[in-house]
Amino acid sequence: MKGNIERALKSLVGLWVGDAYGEQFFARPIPECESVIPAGTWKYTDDTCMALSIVEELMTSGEIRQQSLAQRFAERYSKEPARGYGAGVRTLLEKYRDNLDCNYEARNLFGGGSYGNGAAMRVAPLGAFYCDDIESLIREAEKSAAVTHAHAEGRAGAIAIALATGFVSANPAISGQEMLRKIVSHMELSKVRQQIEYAMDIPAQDLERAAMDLGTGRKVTAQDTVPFCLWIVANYRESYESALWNTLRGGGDLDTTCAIVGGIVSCRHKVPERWIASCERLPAEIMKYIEKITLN
Ligand code: RVK
Ligand code: MG
Repeated sequence: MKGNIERALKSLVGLWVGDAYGEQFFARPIPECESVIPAGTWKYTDDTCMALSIVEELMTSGEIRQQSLAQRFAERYSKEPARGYGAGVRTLLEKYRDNLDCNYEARNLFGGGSYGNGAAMRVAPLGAFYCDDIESLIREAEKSAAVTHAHAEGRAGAIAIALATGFVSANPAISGQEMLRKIVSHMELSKVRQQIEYAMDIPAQDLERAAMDLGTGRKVTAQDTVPFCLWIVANYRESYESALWNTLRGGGDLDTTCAIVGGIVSCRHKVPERWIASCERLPAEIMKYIEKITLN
């Protein structure tokens, strides 16, 4: 296999824990510091479900076969439809249950494809998997996105997050500015790219301005989610906990912003055991790989 499954699983752990952590704060106030975490079990959402399907597809085929990925998405959705899926993607997944052509259906959603943040929220493990091969990374990220998010902005969001994860996974010491510069240099023109360029000029620690000017996913689109997440990764570098807690401070689409940031930052920092233990377990068949590869 060309890619690196161990790196993909490390990213998946960060995404899963980030998703479940972020989801907790729709119903409770944000704590005063990163060391205070919610009691009880943190349930994961659609972000993790869809990322699991991508990881399975990579483990099985070593690449993204789009119709097969569509089937995996649909199968998980059928078993657990109440994981908080986006409205548009739900209608697609109903069709994919009957194995309708994903490229055709995704292009016609919203009359030109979805630019929701859903392709970006699930792609980080793919970026880690292809961290040594940027050409494959971009091609496969775009293929994974197009299964549900055919709009150019939806695809651009996924490519940007996959690139970030690939760069951090290959070189955990990469500076924030260097990471942003490299992402932009591999992207075609889009609103997502334009906003990442804008993010490069927002000073570190000016979180309020970053949240305001870039957006934190309140519109649930790639354009208003991805640039802020990348700004966080670029500027909050001390630990996984600090990156995630500062993501919360931006407000917005918390499960998804935390899933995106978590999936990148876990390629650089360890995810605390206490945080992992707070999460609802993943399915046993994937947990056994995670325990073997990343937790020992
Ligand atoms: C609920 C107009 C468009 C559009 C277009 C808007 C879950 C729609 C996850 C749509 C994530 C929404 C999130 C989300 C992931 C997209 N024209 N409006 N061309 N394209 N939208 O349905 O997987 O939380 O309002 O494709 O991207 O945790 O409903 O789903 O936060 O963006 O949803 O896009 O959503 P979808 P998704
Ligand atoms: Mg979600």
